[in-house]
Amino acid sequence: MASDVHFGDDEGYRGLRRVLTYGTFDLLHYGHIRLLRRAAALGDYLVVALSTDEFNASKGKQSFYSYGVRKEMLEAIRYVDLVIPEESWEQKLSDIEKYQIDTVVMGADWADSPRFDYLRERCNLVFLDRTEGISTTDVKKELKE
Ligand code: C2G
Repeated sequence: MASDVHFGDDEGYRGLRRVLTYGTFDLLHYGHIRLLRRAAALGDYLVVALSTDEFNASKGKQSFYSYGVRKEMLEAIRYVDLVIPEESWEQKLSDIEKYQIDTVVMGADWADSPRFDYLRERCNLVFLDRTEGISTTDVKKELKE
């Protein structure tokens, strides 16, 4: 799959409703798959901005799988059309412009926060509820026990 697609250069991309979401997607599980399925259903083309190992390190987080492996798994999912790197908090507006995004999807953990309100001037902002009972943290904890 092409890693650097320039929308607008290609007739085929015109008219597609494009959705963008962010995350680490470590130890991929059904909570992630359901989020991706629901995000994809909001449009015709789903872009996933995948947190890089360096960006996670800057947040004090370390994933089990490397960026390359996480990307490979996401690219194998039928709901995902393109995976791009998430390298900073500030890239969202440029992602929206570069990939001509109509809708940004965030996890509902952010729903009460005004943090992403500035995006509403450029696109739709949708918060999707998490799937109950599953998280990467829980899986790691249970495997240790
Ligand atoms: N998710 C979910 N249900 C779960 C676990 C995760 O719907 N049980 C969703 C999260 O809400 C997020 C996506 O799956 O939208 C990816 O999860 P993480 O990699 O844990 O996301 P995180 O690194 O916390 O960043 O909302 C966007 C955030 O930036 C996500």
